[in-house]
This record gives sequence, C-alpha cells and structure tokens, in this order.
Amino acid sequence: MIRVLSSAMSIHDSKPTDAAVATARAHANFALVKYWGKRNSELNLPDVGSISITLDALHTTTRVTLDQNLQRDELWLNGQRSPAAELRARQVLDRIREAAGVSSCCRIDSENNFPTAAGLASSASGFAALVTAATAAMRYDTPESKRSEWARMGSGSAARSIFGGFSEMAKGRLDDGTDSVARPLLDAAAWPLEVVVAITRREQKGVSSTEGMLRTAQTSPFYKAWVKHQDQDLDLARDAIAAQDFDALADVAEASALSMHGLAMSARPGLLYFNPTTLACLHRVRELRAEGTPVFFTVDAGPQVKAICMPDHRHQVSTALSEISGVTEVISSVLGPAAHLIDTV
Ligand code: 2P0
Repeated sequence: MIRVLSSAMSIHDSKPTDAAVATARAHANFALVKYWGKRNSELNLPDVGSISITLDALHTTTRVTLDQNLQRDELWLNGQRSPAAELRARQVLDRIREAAGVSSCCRIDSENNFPTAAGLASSASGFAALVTAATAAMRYDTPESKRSEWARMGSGSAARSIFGGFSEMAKGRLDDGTDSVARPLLDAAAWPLEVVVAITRREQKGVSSTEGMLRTAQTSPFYKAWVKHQDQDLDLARDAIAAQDFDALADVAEASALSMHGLAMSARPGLLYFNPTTLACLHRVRELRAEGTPVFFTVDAGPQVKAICMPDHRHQVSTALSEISGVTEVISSVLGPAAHLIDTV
C-alpha cells in the first residue's frame, strides 16, 4: 500500500530523515521529435536530440528499500522478478551508490498502471521513478539534471520523464554523457494539450527499441541523413512549443514520426511496428484534421497510436478512434507532472 503524502512534493522538499525506504512516481513520455539511434549503447547516449511530452494517466510507482541483508539488487515489476530490467537497474544503482557513498543493495518494487513494453514507454517512467526513489532512499539530494543523466543510463527516454510537460533531450557531445540530459521546455499547465492513446494490441512488441535502433544504425542506407536532419526538426518543434503554435507542432511531429518509421522500415530486415489498425487510426486522425479538428498523431516502437489534440476536442477524437475496428481500448490523458517523491520512511 502506497501512502501518498503529496503528489506535488519534489524530491528537494523531502525532510532529512534516516530514510531507507522511498517511493516515487514518474510518468510515461513519448517524443514528438523522435529519438532513434545511439552513439553509445552502453551509456544510452543518443545520436539525435528529441522533444517529448509527459502523460499524466500513464505512470510507474516505485519503492526502493535499502536492505543490508540482500546480496544483490532485486527488481520486482508488477509483482514478478524482471531479470532483463534488473541488470540495467543494478548498473544505474551502482552509479548512485558510488556518488552517495552507500553500500547496501536495494529491493525495488515497481508497478506500472499500463501495459509493459507495448510502445507506451514503460522503461521511461520506470527508470525515472527508480532514480528518484533511490536517490531519496539514499538521502542523496541531487539536481534534476543529474537524475536525468542516471535515468538515461537505464533507458534513453527515461531522461525526459524526470520532467513534466514538454521537455527536450540533448544529444550531447561528451563521451562520459554528462551533457546528454533532458531539460524542461514548458510546463504542462502553460499549454494544456491532451492525448488520446488508441491501444491496438496489448501483447509485448517483437523488436525492442534498443535492438531496433541498433539494427537501423547498422543497416539502413538512410541513417546518416536522419541524424543530419534532426536538428532542423528540433528547431521547428522548439519554436512551435514556445509560440504555442498547434499547426506547426502538428506538422513537425507527424513528419518526425513518419520519418522514424520510414527509417526503421529501411533497416535490414525492416522493422514494421504498424499493424492494420495502426494505419486505420493514422488515416482517421488525418481526416479529422482535414475537417478542422486540431489533432495530430505520433507512433512509437509499437502499434499504439497517440493522438494529440486541443482539450475541447478530446471527446471527439476519443470517440472517433474507439469506433475503429481493432482498437481495443482508448486511454485519455492530460499532460503530466515531473517525477516526484510520494513517500519517504
Ligand atoms: C521516442 N522511442 O523518442 C522514441 C520513438 C521509441 C520510438 O524513446 O534503448 O526505450 O532504452 O534508450 O528509451 C524508446 O526508447 O530506448 C523511445 P533505449 P527507449 O519516444
């Protein structure tokens, strides 16, 4: 049972106690200007910057317990041991332990309120929540940029889930990755867009983002052009967000999503994340927009479609997508807050 003290409390608000247990929540994010490709797979250093939004409705809640009796870190995800994520979590915790001067191993209990690894960015919220809870449990007060850097080592997109609203991940130039971190661009309340997620399949995806990015960088003849072009899209999106220009953001976000998928399709063997229902949703969003509804789409490394719209049109978009054959569920969300501590004992 998680006791929520204050959903608005930041890690910096926590009172200095002899905390050995801390619980944090972080929200999923997805990029409007896409992250696809790495310059260093070990540290998850991206080959391109990215710009994302954080979702209120999709989150991971993680409790970290320092336990001197444990021989190694244990990760329990939705009540089950998760060996693949545990390995990455251990590497991230090693960095935090080193910085904090702590030797204890950790038990990590993590719960997602949405399907894991189906293109809804569970690793993003997962590692952002882990780093936020672990630093609090170790009573190690760190700036958000440092938490973003550690979260990135778990999963590239997790660096962005440290922040709420709109955020930008820097590609960075340094080999140690200290400048490959995210930063906030705009608060959720400043431009309250809404998101409708159309679930077209609940099973886990076939090729992970990590594997897909590697294959694409190694085999696509278009990879260099993708990397070279990215800064232009980042500039357009940054300007659109600063000006709250919906149409400009719609244009660049759809172009970035389709470019990323076109790039992924050009890998050998090609990566095909869309299913027929995904495509039907994309066409429906385009129709709605042609009819004057302020809505645009993006799709990540899975078959789910995210439709971003102005708040007054959320109901219309949600109804339109739920009527498409093959859409099994529709989740609506406002933009979400930064990763935050919800309990420290
Ligand atoms: C994004 N994705 O920018 C892109 C678009 C997926 C498609 O961020 O290997 O799961 O752990 O760094 O963080 C997913 O990337 O990949 C992602 P890793 P991650 O939203």
